Amino acid sequence: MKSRTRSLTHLVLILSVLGIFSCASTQHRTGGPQYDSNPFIIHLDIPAPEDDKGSMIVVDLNNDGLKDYLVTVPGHIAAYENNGRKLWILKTDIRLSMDSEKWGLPGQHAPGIQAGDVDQDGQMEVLFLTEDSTICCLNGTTASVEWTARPAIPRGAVQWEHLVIACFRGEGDTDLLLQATNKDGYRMGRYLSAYRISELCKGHLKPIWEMDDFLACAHTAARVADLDLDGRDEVIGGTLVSSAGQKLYQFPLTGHIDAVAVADVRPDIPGLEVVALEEGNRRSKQRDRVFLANAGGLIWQANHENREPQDAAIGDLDPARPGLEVFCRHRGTGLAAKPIPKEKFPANGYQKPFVFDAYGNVISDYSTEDVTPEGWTPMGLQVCQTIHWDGAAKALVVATEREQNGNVALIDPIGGEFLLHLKNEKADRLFVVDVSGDWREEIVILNGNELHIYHHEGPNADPGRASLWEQPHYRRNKMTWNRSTN
Ligand SMILES: [Ca+2]
Ligand SMILES: [Ca+2]
Ligand SMILES: [Ca+2]
Ligand SMILES: [Ca+2]
Repeated sequence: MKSRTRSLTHLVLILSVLGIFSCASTQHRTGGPQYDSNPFIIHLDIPAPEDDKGSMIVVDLNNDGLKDYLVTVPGHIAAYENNGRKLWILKTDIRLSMDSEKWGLPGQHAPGIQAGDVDQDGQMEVLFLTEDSTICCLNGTTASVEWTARPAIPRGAVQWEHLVIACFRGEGDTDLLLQATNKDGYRMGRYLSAYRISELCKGHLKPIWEMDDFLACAHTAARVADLDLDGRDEVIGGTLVSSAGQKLYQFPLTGHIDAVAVADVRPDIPGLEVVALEEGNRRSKQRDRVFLANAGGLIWQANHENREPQDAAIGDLDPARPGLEVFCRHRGTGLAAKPIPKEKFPANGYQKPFVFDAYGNVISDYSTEDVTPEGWTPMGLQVCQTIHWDGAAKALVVATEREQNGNVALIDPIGGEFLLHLKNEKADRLFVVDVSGDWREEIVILNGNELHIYHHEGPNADPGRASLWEQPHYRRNKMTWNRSTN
């Protein structure tokens, strides 16, 4: 009887998350337009991904006020309008990669593409690198080539592997950061060069600044954000670098960083904070830590039983607590009662995720085996991304099944409860982004060569709230993401 009551409570919760118990349907929606179908499906005229190369970003390419889709797979870039109409497809040897420690950047599931109004003429440009280190700048609406440039490659690198549009001089999206890994051994993105785009496009290839000892994340490319809110972007990785190329802070690692994120974790501290997740040296007591830092240095560091956190999802996961919380997707090592046979899953077993509050205290801890529904892999979760789903203050998490192109679920990260299980999905890529611009985010799945876009059907719990796109770091975060960083 008890379990029947629990099941009923679960059903009500799931239906209300889906908006099915809501009497207010479309009429009460405010903010941007939502799709009529759910999911909205876009058939892409490009091959399905066959490995971990490429993914997508969402940006208004054609200036109609609606977000469009830019999808990358090896050999192809596809641009589709918000309504699903093909804008253009370009066949090109765009630089994409898999595990960056072996193959170089931009890494697994990284889009490898940027879009912005880099010449400040009111029209969007699309920028990417080709395999021969050429920067290509396209007209966002037509894909016609506006210019190309091929800056010198650092001596220790094979090629330029990653690019990020940045604002280093306080003049909007008019600067560009390039990154490359060392060519020998364990590859990390130690080489950075910053350029003025107005010079690059004229063939003037001298950087504004450059660096050959950036401490990069192990599997993730550099990203940028204006941490200290002075109108200029800092570079984010294991080293935090100023807009002028000066080192501000470096995390005291015993191993490497698996994931990094930027958010206003501590509203009581001016500016934005950086969360970094360490995979530490097994022989050190200082390992598998979560760090919180800003442009001024370390704010806190903490570990939870030296359990290795591999992905983080940062958000207001518990609105009753001050600031933002940090959900850590645990690597998993067979700590649970039912260890996975080693031959089946060599490195990772059952996961025990945990959540830190904004001050570094553990506020939640559970096993995925206690929360995953029938049919979900015992490997647990992966590609965990924060989502503002229904407009309520509380942020949730979306994740895929671990180590497979499988199902997708919406989860309460505090207790791990599965609120929505998309059982028919085989997600090659999972991306959370506010397509409709009403501060509620959509779940965007690349399944083969189809995009499946899921939205919350109920009313927006806070329709007056500003769109997430009004936060400059949201735009930056959503353009430079990969499998472990969102
Ligand atoms: Ca558009
Ligand atoms: Ca432009
Ligand atoms: Ca700044
Ligand atoms: Ca802050």
